[in-house]
Amino acid sequence: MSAMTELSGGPALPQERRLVTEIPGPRSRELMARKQAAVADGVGTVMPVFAQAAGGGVLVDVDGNSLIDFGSGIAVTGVGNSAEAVVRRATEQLNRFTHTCAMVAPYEGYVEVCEELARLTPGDHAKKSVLVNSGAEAVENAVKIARYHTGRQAVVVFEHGYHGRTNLTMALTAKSMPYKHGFGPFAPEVYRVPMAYPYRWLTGPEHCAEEAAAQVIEHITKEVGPENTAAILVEPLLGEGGFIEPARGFLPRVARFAREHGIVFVADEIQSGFCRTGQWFACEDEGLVPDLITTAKGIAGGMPLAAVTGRAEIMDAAHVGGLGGTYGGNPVACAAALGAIETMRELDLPARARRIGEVMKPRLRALAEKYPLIGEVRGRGAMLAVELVRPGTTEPDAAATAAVAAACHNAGLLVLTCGTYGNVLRFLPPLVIGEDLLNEGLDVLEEALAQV
Ligand code: PLZ
Repeated sequence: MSAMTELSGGPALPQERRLVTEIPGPRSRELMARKQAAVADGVGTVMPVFAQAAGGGVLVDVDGNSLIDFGSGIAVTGVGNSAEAVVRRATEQLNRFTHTCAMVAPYEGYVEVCEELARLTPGDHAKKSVLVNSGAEAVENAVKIARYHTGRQAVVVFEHGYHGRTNLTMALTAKSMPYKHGFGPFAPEVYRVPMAYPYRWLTGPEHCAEEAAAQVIEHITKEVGPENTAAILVEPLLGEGGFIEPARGFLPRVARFAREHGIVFVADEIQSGFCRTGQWFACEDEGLVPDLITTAKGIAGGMPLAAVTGRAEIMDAAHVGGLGGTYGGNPVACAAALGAIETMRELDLPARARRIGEVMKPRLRALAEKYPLIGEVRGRGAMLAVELVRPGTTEPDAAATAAVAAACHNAGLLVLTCGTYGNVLRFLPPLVIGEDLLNEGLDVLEEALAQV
């Protein structure tokens, strides 16, 4: 067992890849049949195995297969799937009370999480927060707050952006299938502008930041009107859209334009936040200080919690009673968040994420040398990806991407795909994964690439 599991305090699961049946095994197939009968077909499955236990860098299925986890439940379990401090604090809270409703009778945990968010997020201005249940709900609230504060309606979002599945956040999300297809009509006053996507910038990556920023500014100036624009909403390192790192210099230019026009600059750090990229928040990389920041996923070690944090004068704009929800900032989720944040500090998870990047990136680059199917290696820390293309072109190869992912799954490595063109393999290991497992996962990936 690796020392890392002991550090993370997760369940004492052997940190190993172990296949004892084919994937999926008989017990998973049985459960899948029940799922098909009882669960709506719209709820998809990345890997058809049912979970039994998870911790450190592995997920054990109901047939006893132990899989290497390169997904963290979509960037959630950075601290592990049952980090000691998360379990301890959430259990204590469960034994005290499960719920009072923060709007009815508040409790200390809610306030403490907001105090931590004020300390941890970029900028030393006065900050306040509101807690909600999901990433999409956080984004919805950021838009509500920005509109109220500015008295304006338009929201500017980007090509390849992803912000959720509720009605407003579907409108904010770029990709139609599977997120929006058939679910319209969508919320109005949403305007989409180009993203500085270096790999696919037509005049070349060296022109990307400047040209994309000029196009964004032109579009807002001419077609939306800065005086009508409440918010510019962007993921500082794009998630579902393909782990795109906006060309350096692009976001600072856009943020400056926002500041000059009184537009609220909102960083959606729901996927990139909480140590994932090797910093507490991805926007620190270019010294960005957003007016508002949305967080979720990694914040609470797997419990559902999300937040909007930002400049006190903006956060305070809405009238009393204007923000809330029955479960927002649930006490058990808050206790879990405090345990997760304690774990991130104690284990210095930003450093662990950087280390994961140092181990993985050179190996992914070596794979890119060997396999021309890999068009680009990108990402930071433990938020890494390869974009797959027809060799010698930049034409996306979604079929090969699905085939490589399937080969990984069959060999006991849980990987996820993403991207507007469905041609990106993304790697989001738990930040507490052991280095031997990390390397073994990369071996499996290499075999999968060789097969495809
Ligand atoms: N903003 C940047 O990454 C969630 C979505 C998976 P919720 N990403 C995973 C899926 O297919 O539904 C996400 C995100 C960014 C917002 C969200 C939305 O967060 O907690 O899923 O609502």
